[in-house]
Amino acid sequence: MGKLGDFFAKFNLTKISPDELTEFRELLIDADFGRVYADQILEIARKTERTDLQEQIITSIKESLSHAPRSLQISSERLTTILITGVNGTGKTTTVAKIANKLKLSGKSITLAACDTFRAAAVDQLSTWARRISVPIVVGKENADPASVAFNAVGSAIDEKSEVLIIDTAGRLHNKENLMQELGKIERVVSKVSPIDEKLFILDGTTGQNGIAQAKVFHEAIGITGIVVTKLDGSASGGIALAVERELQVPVKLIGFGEGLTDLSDFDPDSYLKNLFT
Ligand SMILES: Nc1nc2c(ncn2[C@@H]2O[C@H](COP(=O)(O)OP(=O)(O)OP(=O)(O)O)[C@@H](O)[C@H]2O)c(=O)[nH]1
Ligand SMILES: [Mg+2]
Repeated sequence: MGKLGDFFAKFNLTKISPDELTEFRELLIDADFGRVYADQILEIARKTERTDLQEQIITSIKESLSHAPRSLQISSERLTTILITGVNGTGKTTTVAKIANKLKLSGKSITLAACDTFRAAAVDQLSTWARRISVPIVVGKENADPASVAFNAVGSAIDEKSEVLIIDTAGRLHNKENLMQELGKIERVVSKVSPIDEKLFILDGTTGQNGIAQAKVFHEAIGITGIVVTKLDGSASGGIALAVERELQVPVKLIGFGEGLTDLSDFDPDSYLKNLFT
């Protein structure tokens, strides 16, 4: 993440040269801002005195972000339900465990729902996490209707007086329409009993601009309320979190940076931008 910072550090003249602009554009694209966003940022660089450049760019990126609340919306009066979505392998199940662990440590009682019934191993994976965190989990048989598992889970969460229900879902089905229909059905069945407070899209930070296209598909189909960007410890370039938020105008709420339970943190644009640009 240091390359953009190094770029600014070497300035000593007052006017940024065309060569430097080209270099800056390449760095932004390497950092996964995407071409359109990179060009918008470049426009600011063209117009601004070097001494103010870093600050101006950071300010303009912040202005382009979502204004919706960044914290998970947790009700203090009734069951809160969090639906976890995304394509396969992005880190959904791991993120379910991380969020459950975080909320449990903050004193909340949690129930997990293993609604990825597409693969037997998916249920085992979440069950293992549930045991490690010591939280109850509702599972169904392999190939059971995910919506029926979700329905049982919301009933169980209410009976057990859980405060938060986190629903894991499949990322891969026979086709996209199938997946969206299934998510829609889970949502309908659960909402009849208790509202869904968060629909989080899990974005693998290493998938680049393609991840943004996936996020758009999910947002159009089910209206996501927040984004979690995972794998920021790997080859991910940090611009992706800012680019997806700008594109969808849906807040990045959390970031994942490892396979462990505690490798999750709130997304704070100020410190994130500072890291990226200095
Ligand atoms: N380095 C790193 N690895 C992660 C992170 N989050 C998840 N992983 C790993 O990515 C792989 C896939 O994670 P899962 O949580 O199983 O992903 P999923 O979206 O549930 O996958 P499917 O259920 O197959 O769709 C696992 O090996 C995780 O340990 C992260 O933030 N950083
Ligand atoms: Mg999974």
